Amino acid sequence: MTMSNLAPIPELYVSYDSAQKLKNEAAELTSHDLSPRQICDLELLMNGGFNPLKGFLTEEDYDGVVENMRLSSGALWPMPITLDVSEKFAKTLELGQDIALRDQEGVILGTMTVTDRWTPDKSREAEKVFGADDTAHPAVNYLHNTAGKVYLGGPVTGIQQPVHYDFRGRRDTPNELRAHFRKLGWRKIVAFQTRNPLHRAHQELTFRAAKEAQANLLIHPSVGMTKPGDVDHFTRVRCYEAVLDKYPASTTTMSLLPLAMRMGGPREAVWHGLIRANHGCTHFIVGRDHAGPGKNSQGEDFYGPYDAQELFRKHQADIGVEMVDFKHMVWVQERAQYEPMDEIEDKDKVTILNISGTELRRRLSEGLEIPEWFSFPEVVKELRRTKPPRAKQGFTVFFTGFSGSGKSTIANALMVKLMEMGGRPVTLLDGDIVRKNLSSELGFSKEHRDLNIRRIGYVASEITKNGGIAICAPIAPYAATRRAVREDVEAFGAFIEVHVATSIEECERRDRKGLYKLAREGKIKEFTGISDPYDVPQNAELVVETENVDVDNCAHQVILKLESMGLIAG
Ligand code: PPS
Repeated sequence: MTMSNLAPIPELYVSYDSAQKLKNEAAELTSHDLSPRQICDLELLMNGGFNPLKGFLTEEDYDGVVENMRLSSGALWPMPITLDVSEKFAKTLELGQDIALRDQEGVILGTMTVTDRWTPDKSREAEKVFGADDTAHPAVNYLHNTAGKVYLGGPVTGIQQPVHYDFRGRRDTPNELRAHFRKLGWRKIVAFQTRNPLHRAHQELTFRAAKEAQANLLIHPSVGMTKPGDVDHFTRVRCYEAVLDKYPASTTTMSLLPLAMRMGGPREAVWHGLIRANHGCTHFIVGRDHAGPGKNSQGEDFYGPYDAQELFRKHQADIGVEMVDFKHMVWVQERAQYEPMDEIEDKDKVTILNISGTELRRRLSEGLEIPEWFSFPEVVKELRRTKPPRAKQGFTVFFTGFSGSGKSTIANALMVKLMEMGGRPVTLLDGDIVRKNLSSELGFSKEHRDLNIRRIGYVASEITKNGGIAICAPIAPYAATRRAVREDVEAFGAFIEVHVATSIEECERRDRKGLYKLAREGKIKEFTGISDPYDVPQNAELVVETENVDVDNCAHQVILKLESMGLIAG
């Protein structure tokens, strides 16, 4: 038997003494501030997780990787690991120059000699690597909307690992894991990649995979960046720790992988395999729809359910780990056990149970029962702690409409009704209140209005995150800004946009503050609806008419909407 999976692999770090020296010298260099994704990539480049890469891809390597998953050396590598930067920054550099790579607090993690600089064809990259130039794919969206226009390539010299303050004892470099396996005498190790909490089916499946391969098991979750909307890694790791106790003693271990996933399906599976080989594993579990990105903009799956297994099988020898294919495990009620779906011979005579991810999320958000056959009570408890039912989560009601449309009045009535119900703190961020307390220096230019609304959105998202109710009532005339606020809030809870649709004629007729008159006379400039634009909401959760409807009724319509969304108990 070869021991190669346990021998140390090359890292890009210099010695401790050289690092101290290099760090001082690097302080003089032009710096690039790494994005969160680049920090993840750099960590795995430096610690050997991305071996044989010695730095961010050069143009030649990039072309090979994009076109046929090969580096110019001929080695298999399916995923472009590129240093994307802005055009402006790229222009300031000379080829051959060293740059310092800094984390978000300014700590220098390494340096790179810039040997290559080019403007990639991102649509080609999307088509070839991810299978479609469709921004419904999170990595394609990232490529077009987050990544810089220019790529830099060149060898990296490692100075220090990115600092992590969480779960430090659970984080291992490839060489640390190899040493750990050596110490325990583990020869065969099957790795399980995951970005989701583990439930009983996963536990059963991983245990069977290990038995089948006569190997020990490594639970190896990605805790870098995963799919937007996933359960955060803090919660997941607490769940994994609970599940670890369910395996027979000393067969299984867990380590956290700082990988920024791309959700690239088949190519991603091959990449995951190479990374696990670097971490000393001999086997790798590939399931149905491995690293799947969900639906494309036509509502169809990006990849076939077994495309990843197929591509992996084809390249298995090059990857250097053996695939254990994931069986779809289901609960057979009569036998009270999990069985692989395709091995059940009496399918028509037994009751087969399964809960999908979507169904699980629904049950959690509505506080419904999650049966013990599906998950471990410790895991469910942890998930419920992080995601209480919707009626206990924070949310934001965002009124928008012309000056004098009745936003503030309805918002006030709504606040009182919610306070009468009790349970959650309610904060009113009315246009006038905000302009007094948060935005007193701002005027009414587009730039200032946007800044004002983004501030409201930031405060509302913090309130929502902390389980409160935020009621906002600014004019918020620009659709793009309202959408940005929606995204900020929806990271933590529901966002209910309410268009107070009083017509401009009616607002002007009421003219409660006398402002319309002044606007008509030109004494107030840039007045919304008179001399400044208002984008009528196209996708508001609720539209309220105020002509011929009293305030109490308008506020009640909002309450009914909140009830129908499960945000307040009926
Ligand atoms: S925005 O566009 O959302 O930032 O506006 P907002 O913070 O809600 O402030 C609107 C209130 O400011 C008064 N006001 C004006 N509104 C619109 N355009 C101009 N030029 C303007 N100048 C002053 C007006 O009283 C608005 O109050 P509401 O409560 O909406 O009637």
